[in-house]
Amino acid sequence: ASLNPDEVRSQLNSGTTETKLKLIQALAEAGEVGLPVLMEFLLERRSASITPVEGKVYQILYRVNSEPVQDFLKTHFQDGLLSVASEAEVDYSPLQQLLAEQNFLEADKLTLQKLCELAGETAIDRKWIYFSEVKRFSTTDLQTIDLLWQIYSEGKFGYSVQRKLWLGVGRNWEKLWPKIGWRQNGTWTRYPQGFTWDLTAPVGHLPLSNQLRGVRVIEAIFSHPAWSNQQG
Ligand code: UYC
Repeated sequence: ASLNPDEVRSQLNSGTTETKLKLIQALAEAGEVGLPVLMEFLLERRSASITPVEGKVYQILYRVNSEPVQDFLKTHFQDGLLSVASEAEVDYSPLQQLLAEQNFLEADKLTLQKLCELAGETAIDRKWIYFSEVKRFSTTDLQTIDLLWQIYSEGKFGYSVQRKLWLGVGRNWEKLWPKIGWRQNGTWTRYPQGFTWDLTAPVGHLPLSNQLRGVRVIEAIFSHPAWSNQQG
């Protein structure tokens, strides 16, 4: 990728997601010179719909140890990149924070906790959810959680990403597990050390759903109306 600013700008506005992600990575590696282009890009995308492209730019800027860049983020994105909608009055900003930092292990734990908050007091105390509680989850809230995982993972992670893979293997769990790295050579991947907590993980690897009580919770999540307008 060329780092001529005008060319970069035009590619950032027209290329495929993959081209854009590569270009953004190149800009990040170019150091100081790439930063103004990334900030300008993010500012222009402020009222647009947020995708993994904006998520990656945000994550790069977030990591830059420079006062002007941090001031820029504070001024324009005080509450993070996405305004995290909830009908259930659950606060997703700590989840956004962890995902922006690519702290995927803690983000995964917090996601399970947020599902308990969605299910209510008894699930919060129990620390896990019943499959029957999932039906009542707000569509907005599930979509917020999913969008957060997607935008901060270059589109790799999230329930809707996992669901598409599941539909792609004819809803066959035994075919899904090895695809997303939850089972390898007939053995369950060990939690937490066996899992891959960064973007080298297979597509759909995160977030995790503990299968100790069976597939009914993950099946209920995949069957929720939140994804019903999405193609398999
Ligand atoms: N764990 O093996 N898991 C836990 C997964 C299983 C087990 C948590 C995923 C298989 C025990 C998460 C897989 C299994 C504990 C996950 C996996 C098993 C535990 C923490 C691959 C044994 C309790 C959150 C399918 C054969 C350990 C939570 C403890 C925890 C996720 C064992 C996120 C995706 C069937 C004994 N496992 N889990 O829900 O210290 O507890 O409490 O899925």
